Amino acid sequence: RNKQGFTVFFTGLSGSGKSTIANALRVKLMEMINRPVTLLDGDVVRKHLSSELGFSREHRNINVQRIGYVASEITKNGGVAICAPIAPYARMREEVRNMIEPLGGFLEIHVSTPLEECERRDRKGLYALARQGVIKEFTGISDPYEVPENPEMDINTLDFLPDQATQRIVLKLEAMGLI
Ligand code: GGZ
Repeated sequence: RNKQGFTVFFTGLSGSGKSTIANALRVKLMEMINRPVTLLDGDVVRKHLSSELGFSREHRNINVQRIGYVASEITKNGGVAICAPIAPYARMREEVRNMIEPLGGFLEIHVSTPLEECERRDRKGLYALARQGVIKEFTGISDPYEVPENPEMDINTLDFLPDQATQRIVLKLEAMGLI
């Protein structure tokens, strides 16, 4: 294997489509390249790696830092990590980038589906609960999301289907010489 490892780091609101695109990308990469691909999805990580954490700024940052650390180890060892947390704080996203960039490729992708659309879809019913105040500190409703200023890519799911989004990412990875 001669290519360096890399991390694709998705960030965006709950229900923006991060998991869907991350999964489609994982499937696509696994059929394209003969390298291990590890998906670190927000809710899966919270179950297995961050089960004691809540949604305060401090806890979200610890959660995102753990995801970044695992991704950095994978990247260092020549693997491919796909991360899909909300990661609402710019400073922590920057820390993750700084941790991984010296070790391999890093691609930050803002899944920028507007809040109104995420809330309209409300796939898990969480926005309704957040509006009712049943869920506190809900990103976009009662908690901040700091919009990425210089992501490598921006994907609004109003403009792209999952397969189209995946194709754009694959082209970008090829252009960056990572696959
Ligand atoms: C945001 C919440 C919250 C609050 C529970 N705010 O769409 P989901 O359901 O499946 O994914 C969301 C997930 C967010 O966890 P992350 O680890 O990605 O967040 S962070 O990066 O900020 O640590 C959502 C659900 O957990 N969820 N409560 N208050 N999302």
